[in-house]
Amino acid sequence: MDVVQFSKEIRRNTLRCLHSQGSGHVGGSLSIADLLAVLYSKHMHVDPNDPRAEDRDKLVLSKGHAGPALYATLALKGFFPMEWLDTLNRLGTRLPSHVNINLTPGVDMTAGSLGQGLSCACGLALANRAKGSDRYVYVITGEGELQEGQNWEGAMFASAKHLDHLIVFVDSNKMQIDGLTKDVMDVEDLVAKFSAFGFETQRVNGHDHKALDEAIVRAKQSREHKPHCIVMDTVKGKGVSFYETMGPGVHSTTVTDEQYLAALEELK
Ligand SMILES: Cc1ncc(C[n+]2csc(CCOP(=O)(O)OP(=O)(O)O)c2C)c(N)n1
Repeated sequence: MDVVQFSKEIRRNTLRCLHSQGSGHVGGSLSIADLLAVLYSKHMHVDPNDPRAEDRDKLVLSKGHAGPALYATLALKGFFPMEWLDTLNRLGTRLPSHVNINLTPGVDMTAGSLGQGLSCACGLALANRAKGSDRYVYVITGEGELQEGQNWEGAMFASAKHLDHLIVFVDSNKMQIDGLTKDVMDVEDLVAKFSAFGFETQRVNGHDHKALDEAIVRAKQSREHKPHCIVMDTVKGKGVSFYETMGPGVHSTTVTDEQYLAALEELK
């Protein structure tokens, strides 16, 4: 499956997962579908048959509420049966709404309480170095999440320890839970901020597969011995017209039978 088709399948199955509950974190799940498609088709060194393999790349989904997008991706890659997608947040499920390393094959870190993923990823990247592994640790944060101070402690640490196999993606969809990020508490200029903290920083269209791929390749080819940040300009609810135009309410919203069918039609 090519990356364009893969990203569509991720969106379709993200909505399948959310539809099983009737509602959930639609906006911030759809905004990272293109990144997940690029990562899992071209970059993540992982084995669905051995999800805990010692010698693997790791992804910390720090914005853990976007679990459904990661579940769709992992199911499509064969980490677990597609039918699991219909059990989101049910009693006894392996797919809680927020990601949990102990429940889901392919999930590398528990998250949901925002602001902690980057620090965890620093530990994973430092451990890789101690073991002599040159595998990568990827982190996905929301831009609203960067209001949490712990991120900047993590950023300071990553740079001080020259964690050059750490790549942080910021999903800058410009909205958080209850409004536009610039109105709640502006976090820009993110390129200037991460650069000032000692990261090699790029800014790309987070829905452009080629641009994302090239940014990751550039980060991996760098010999600066700095951690990397790729700020992605994205659209909350991307891929489905009525979610893209819903405004901040798309953060957590319904996926009714009618909405699901209309979305699948758009994502053909
Ligand atoms: C520590 C903490 N505070 C509050 C929340 C509730 N919460 C869940 S998602 C969210 C908004 C996050 O915004 P952003 O990082 O921009 O995520 P995105 O728009 O990409 O979904 C908030 C405040 C939380 N999960 N954790």
